[in-house]
Amino acid sequence: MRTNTMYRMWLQYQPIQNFQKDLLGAIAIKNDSSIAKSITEELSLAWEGMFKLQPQYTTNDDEKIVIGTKDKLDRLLDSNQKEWLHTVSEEGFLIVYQNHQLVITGNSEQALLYAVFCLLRHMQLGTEITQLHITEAPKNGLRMINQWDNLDGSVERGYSGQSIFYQNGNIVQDKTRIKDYARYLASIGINAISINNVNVWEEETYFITKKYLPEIKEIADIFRLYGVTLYLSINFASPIAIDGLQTADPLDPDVQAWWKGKAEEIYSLIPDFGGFVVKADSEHRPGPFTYGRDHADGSNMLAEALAPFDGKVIWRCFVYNCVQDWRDRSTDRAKAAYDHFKPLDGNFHDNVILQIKNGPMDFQVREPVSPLIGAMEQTNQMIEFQIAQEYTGQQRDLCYLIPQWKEVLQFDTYLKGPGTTIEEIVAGRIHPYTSSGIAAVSNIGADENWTGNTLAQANLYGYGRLAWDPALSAEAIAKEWIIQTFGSHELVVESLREMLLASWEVYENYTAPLGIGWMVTPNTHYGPNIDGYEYSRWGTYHFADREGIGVDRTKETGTGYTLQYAEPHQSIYDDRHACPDALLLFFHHLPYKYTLKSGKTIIQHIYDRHFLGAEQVEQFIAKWKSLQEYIDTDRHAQVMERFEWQRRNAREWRDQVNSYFYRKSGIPDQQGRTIY
Ligand code: GCV
Repeated sequence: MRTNTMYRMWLQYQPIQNFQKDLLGAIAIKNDSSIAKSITEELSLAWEGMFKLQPQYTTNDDEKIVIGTKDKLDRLLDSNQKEWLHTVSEEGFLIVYQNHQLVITGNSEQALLYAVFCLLRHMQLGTEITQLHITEAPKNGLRMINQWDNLDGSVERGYSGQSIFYQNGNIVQDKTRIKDYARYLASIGINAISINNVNVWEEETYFITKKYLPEIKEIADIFRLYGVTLYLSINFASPIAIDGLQTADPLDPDVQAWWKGKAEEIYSLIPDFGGFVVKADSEHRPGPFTYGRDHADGSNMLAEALAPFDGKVIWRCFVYNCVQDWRDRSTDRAKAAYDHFKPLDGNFHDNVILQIKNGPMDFQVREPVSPLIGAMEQTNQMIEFQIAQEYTGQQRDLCYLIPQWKEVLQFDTYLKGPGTTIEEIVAGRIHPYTSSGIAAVSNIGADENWTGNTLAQANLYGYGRLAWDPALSAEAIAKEWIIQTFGSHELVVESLREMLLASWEVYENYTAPLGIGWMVTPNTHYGPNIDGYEYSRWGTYHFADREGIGVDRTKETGTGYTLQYAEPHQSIYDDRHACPDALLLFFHHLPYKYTLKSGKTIIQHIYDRHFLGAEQVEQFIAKWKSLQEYIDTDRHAQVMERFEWQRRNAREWRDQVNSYFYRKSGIPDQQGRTIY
């Protein structure tokens, strides 16, 4: 185990004073499987760090700390506790201090693992152990991480160095880091991972062959120790690429037989393999369209192959025309996912789950919520977030994304009347989904601190915590993360909390305004380029001219995208006076002199926010500097370096955006500030 603070993320296990001494005796652990071994390993690590001692493990029910699945602790549990455990999922657990004993139990060994990490979190947070009475079960069934890692060691949209899974065309030999990653994921409740990029390139296509499966099995074995199920992204055209079949047509019997054989081969090595993640007919990846088939045909064929083994097909809905003519104003990328998938509702097998990005475009700093989520009542769905900050500062700029995700999860779709929130939909509580949940694109890499910017660890941490319990507030998550990561000095906690919570809005302030999105440097997606995508094929336009800016997506005069929402959203988004300011230019093309609800004109809002955003970054820097004496030198300097980047980025955005719109509109800033 590496000992430096950057590497240890939120599992620092710093020394704890004032801990109740009698709890530091032997620990009873009643289970003895491989997950139980992970539990004792973690406890030993934690005890070493926190108390400088190694616990003894026994199976004696009388120890001060007793850990065991409910069947092993029957004698210690009362009827209410048993009843409660009976009502929750396999992952539910209970931690209670009773009769001078800390009893940790759950419905499965995986639940025990979560319980122990929960206990360690509380210990790090300084909770009084004798006060503990915790009953928890995750709200979402699937809590998944998607790696976009490639075999050559690169990570698509990775901002934290190379892959921890692959190096120079090989799977890494030393898998210690993968094991540590599994620990971190389990500590925040993640229970599934896909380990390769959804863009499955030539060599990665062979992951499902004997060339790579034995090593992939080794990775699955590691994740299994931490209750994390392994998935692979696959190439839909694999039968052609791997075995020279003439077609990958999902209705072709040879193709179907090929996938069935593949499934058998995979499961013979990895009996609890999760299944396939599929990006098909999206951004030039092969799919069923080539054969005149639809997404249901394609995913069902794979689902049939996996069904005998309880495997799942996670089929992505990021499907749109990526060779659009910018002159064509009738095609609207925002409409694409809904148009493609909604008509297929009811056609998908039970072990297919549609994975839908949180917004209709692509992880912009501000987008409306995807209208496809919840719109299919008879098709399993899960939401996809991006922890990697592709469009939100790339782990150079600080951008704590939990408030954004909270906003999405709390969005009330009204699809079945009030209360039909995204949170309830993806938890499978609205429609009769048989599987559902949350997935997110990881932000980790081989950098010593895992996430490029040490402060970006908060997004990974927060993602897991939120997927487990969406009711947690962004603020509570921030606070937990700060204390575990940096300790509980009040100034540190307060300053960092303020910075994290402000950072999404700050990022929005100095980048693309009022929900319009994009305006980024093409390909890299870091830094401003206002017209970078304006005349491109990607369907991401702002339509700024000398009069105004924005995309008209209304039903009367625009693309009609608003029709994909239930009321009252349709009417709200259609009406420029009702539409929230933050999304105004996503839905409307408006003159620069149009007055927002804030009372400012659009142009003045652009100027003000851009000056403000850059100024707020200066305040972040000042705050961070003031924490120098309370944070170890390595982490302080590392984050400082990132802030310098952010400062340059914010200035560049400010000056380019302001100058662009000043030159387009000819309208001066009311405050006469410098615009170029
Ligand atoms: C993995 C965006 C990203 C791509 C990514 C794609 C996707 O377009 O820029 O890098 O590809 O989304 O989600 O499939």
